[in-house]
Amino acid sequence: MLRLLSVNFGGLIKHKTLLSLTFSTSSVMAKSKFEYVRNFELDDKCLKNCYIVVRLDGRNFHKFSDQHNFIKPNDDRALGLMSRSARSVMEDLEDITIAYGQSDEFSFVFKRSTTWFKRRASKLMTHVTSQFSSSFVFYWKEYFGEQPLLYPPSFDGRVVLYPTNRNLKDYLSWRQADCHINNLYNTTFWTLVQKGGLTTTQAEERLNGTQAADKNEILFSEFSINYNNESSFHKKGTTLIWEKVTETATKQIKRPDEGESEVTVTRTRKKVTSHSCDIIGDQFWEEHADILESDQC
Ligand code: DGT
Ligand code: MG
Ligand code: MG
Repeated sequence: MLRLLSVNFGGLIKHKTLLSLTFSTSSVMAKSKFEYVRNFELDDKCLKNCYIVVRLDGRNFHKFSDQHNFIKPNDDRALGLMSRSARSVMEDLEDITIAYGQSDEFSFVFKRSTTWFKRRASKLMTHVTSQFSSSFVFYWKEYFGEQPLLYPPSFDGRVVLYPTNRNLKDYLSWRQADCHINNLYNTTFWTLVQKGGLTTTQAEERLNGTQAADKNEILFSEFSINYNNESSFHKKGTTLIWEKVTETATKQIKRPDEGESEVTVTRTRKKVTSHSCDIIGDQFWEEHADILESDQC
């Protein structure tokens, strides 16, 4: 089929002749006898109005952390690399409004109204997990310097839907409570080993059946460590959100008669910011009211 296309460029008429074929490759495919195999694909669209949470977790990081000599119980290089990789995911997929991470896991929350990838669970999950994994490798050197990455790490992913704001807040509270429980245990365990001279088996026996108050007491009375004063990065994990930030920069500009002069430029832009704060109580949600959407949608 011949088609004539006229384009007017400021009075200049140019004629372009386009030869377009009456069939395309896809229409051939559509008519092929093989087309029926598409029906085997599952419809995995996430239910409307629900928050979509993708949680990823490092595969066999017990071994990975040992082989890469992670500092016990918390390695700030590893935790920093996890957060850097999560920021890369958020910058790539802007419909993620909040992400929360601790240890070798990160949870990403998509807007409940998101239409990204037609809300297909497998697309969302694989994009998040692969962007995270490649970033983890890409930024490795920034955090570990000359220490080599010995083998390619991998992360599993899952999708969970939460229909109400309460459910979503409880989900994030659950992950942060998990961070607290594990960090208190690991801090006490490794203090008993590193400062108390216990073997790992002895430390395990010592902590068997203890409550949070007992661990706080061991740290305080035997090692003069007040758990409350430990780093909030380790106690609370990392929360990433989008925030408007105002940035100021100085620029050199050339003026025809005055020569070079310096001007200050201020601009506001949305940026992923990192917080190690409590997300279980109401204060965080009141201060960042734009993260949650109305339950009446
Ligand atoms: P999985 O998830 O079933 O494939 O198995 P793992 O081994 O990844 O187990 P998981 O995810 O329950 O536990 C995370 C492991 O990662 C745990 O053994 C401690 C280790 N890990 C995470 N962050 C750090 C860190 O900052 N320092 C050290 N020393 N270890 C860490
Ligand atoms: Mg893991
Ligand atoms: Mg884990």
